[in-house]
Amino acid sequence: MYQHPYPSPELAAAYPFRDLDFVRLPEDEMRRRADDFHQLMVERRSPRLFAPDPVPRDLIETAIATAATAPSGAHKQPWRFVMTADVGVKRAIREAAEAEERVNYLENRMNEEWQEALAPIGTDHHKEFLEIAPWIVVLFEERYEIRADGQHRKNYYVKESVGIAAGMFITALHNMGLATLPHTPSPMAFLTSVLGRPANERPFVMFPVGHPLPGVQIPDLDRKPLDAVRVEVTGASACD
Ligand code: IYR
Repeated sequence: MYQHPYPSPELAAAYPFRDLDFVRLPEDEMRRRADDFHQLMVERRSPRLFAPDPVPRDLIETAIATAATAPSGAHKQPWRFVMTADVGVKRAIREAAEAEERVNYLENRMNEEWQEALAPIGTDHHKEFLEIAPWIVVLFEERYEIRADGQHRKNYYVKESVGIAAGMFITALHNMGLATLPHTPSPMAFLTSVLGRPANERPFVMFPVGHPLPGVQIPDLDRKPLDAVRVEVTGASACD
């Protein structure tokens, strides 16, 4: 049986492998789980108004732990989830985000095409949700690692890795009955100073997390049908 991909016994000894634990499921069980999970995810939306009700810290921690199971380039795990329920920190984030968004919306830093794309979403420069949601989690990408001896080591495929972790975080929250709105005030550099993060981290996306405000309205939008997002290719293409 093919056991180990390493070319040399030295590497194999330095980086041991172990058996993968998995159970192959019967096809009807696979289909049932696939359909149930799809249905769960179809119901996910991003509300822009949150209830102020507190959410226990351990739920946020479990969502972060779930997101941190994401695959990453060279297993570098280049993500840092910075969470806060602190009223003062949330206020500082809101004020800084609104200052940036005022320039975007009121001083036309977003060009017309962008504003047109956002029209159906109904956004403006007000970001109350950053203060009202019980938690804010800011996901930072770790562009390089700073080792204990001060040496820097590059991380690989950082955006791809952190993007996957972000999706898993959103999914974990939805699965536990919490809501979030992925929010990217631009530019986001203020998050580094407000949250006191080091130079090797860069803000990637911010997540207010909580329960949706009862009665909140959401844009009446449809998702693209499967046929618009899925292409099947049969046969070899001409490219090599
Ligand atoms: N960051 C701005 C603008 C914005 C951009 C996109 I792309 C959206 O999907 C929604 C908003 C804001 O949050 O208002």
